[in-house]
Amino acid sequence: SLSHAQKFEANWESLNKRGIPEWFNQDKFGIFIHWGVYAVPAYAPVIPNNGLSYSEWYWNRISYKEKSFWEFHTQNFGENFSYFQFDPLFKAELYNPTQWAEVFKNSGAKYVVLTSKHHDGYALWDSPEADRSWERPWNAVSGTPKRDLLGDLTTAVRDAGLKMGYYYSLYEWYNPLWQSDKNKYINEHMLPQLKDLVNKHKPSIIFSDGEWDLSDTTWQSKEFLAWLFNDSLVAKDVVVNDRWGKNTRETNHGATYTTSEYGSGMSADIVWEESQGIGHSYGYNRNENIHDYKTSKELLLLLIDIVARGGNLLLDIGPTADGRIPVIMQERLTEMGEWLKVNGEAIYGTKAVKNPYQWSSTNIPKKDDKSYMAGYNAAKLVEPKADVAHVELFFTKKDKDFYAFLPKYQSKIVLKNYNIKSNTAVSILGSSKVLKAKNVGKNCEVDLSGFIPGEIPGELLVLKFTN
Ligand code: FUL
Repeated sequence: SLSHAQKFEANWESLNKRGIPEWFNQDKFGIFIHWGVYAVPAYAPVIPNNGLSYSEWYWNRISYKEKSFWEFHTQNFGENFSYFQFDPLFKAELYNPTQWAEVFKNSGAKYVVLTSKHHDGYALWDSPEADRSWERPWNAVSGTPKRDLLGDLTTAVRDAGLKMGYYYSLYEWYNPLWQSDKNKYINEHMLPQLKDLVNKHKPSIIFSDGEWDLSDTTWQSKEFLAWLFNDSLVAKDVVVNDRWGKNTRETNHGATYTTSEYGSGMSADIVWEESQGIGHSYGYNRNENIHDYKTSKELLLLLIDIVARGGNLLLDIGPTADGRIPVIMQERLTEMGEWLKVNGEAIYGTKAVKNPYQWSSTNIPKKDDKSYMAGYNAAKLVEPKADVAHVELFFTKKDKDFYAFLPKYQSKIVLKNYNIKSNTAVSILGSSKVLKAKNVGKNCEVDLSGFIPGEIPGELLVLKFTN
């Protein structure tokens, strides 16, 4: 929990005493946006669970002539075409931040995290440091869009009642200062730029990244965070992730939340957030097709699986260079929102239920729970990747109420080693019908038979046990 009275010092012991503002744990679902000049080529090979699938790494990949990127680049643009030449094509001419915010709101997400600046150094807001240090227009206001893409989205998102945060890459692959003098880069470019972002746009989240080459001491991360938590305009409410130096990931619980990326997330004991795209890339990848995208049901199962283990999902979308959210992505988000309108009470503000395998249902083949839940009680990555489609039931709780998610309709479920009380009512969210439930020995059996078509609200049912 958050301590307001305290002043924090620039060391982790002190910083960790701050805790993480409670809203982050309650909100559960955010939208990540990777948008920048890389949306022009919008290309990567499609290789599931492999960083080569990230289209936002295009500049880096062509710099060392990575085979698939280099072939694509030379065939379509020629070998002398530089990344800077994509800039005039990043126009955002159809950009409508109000429409974006409406899509986010309707998805049921509670917060948004936009790339303020990715590893290519291009800033989406009016950043004087970007232009100065690149010696060319290298932000969205001085550059081609001639518009504060970040500021305009921030306003629209907040007007829609959602929280706004920013991804910020500490390092920049080819920034001349970064390449010649790391400390000069940090002091004259990075730190003033990040503070400018905080002062101008007051983020609710800072998703730091690109930290891995240097330690938190060299980045001056602890000093920055002490300033952020003590003296900045967002000192009370801001939430930060764990990427502040090569030594900081998955540690420092208290001040920072743990990030997993195209992974399975973490255990329930720490604050964590998994991020991934609908397909295999964060930035828009035109090379992906329908089967590379998760269905809405798969995305909801991903969210449920994560929330049932106490985490948040930051689901990424990649807008196009002309400023649109691809319609298929809009559809996915909208369908998630329709389900959340009915079932959101089992997601928002809930807590993980420990040891869920004391319960199991009938009819669906059993998942090997050892591999799935390995590390459940430790602050470790859950490996291997959970195959959520085959898990029988997921659980969350809120106060005295308890929720069970059914990935697949079953006529009867058995909760092992769980007895309802005489006054417990069992229902399906979205339906007024009270279900028949009874204790049979140590177990509880719930009867889901006898529904007529249209009576239950669809796939992915949620049972509510009201105590
Ligand atoms: C990574 C970056 O390198 C990826 O491009 C992406 O931004 C992801 C969220 O973080 O470390």
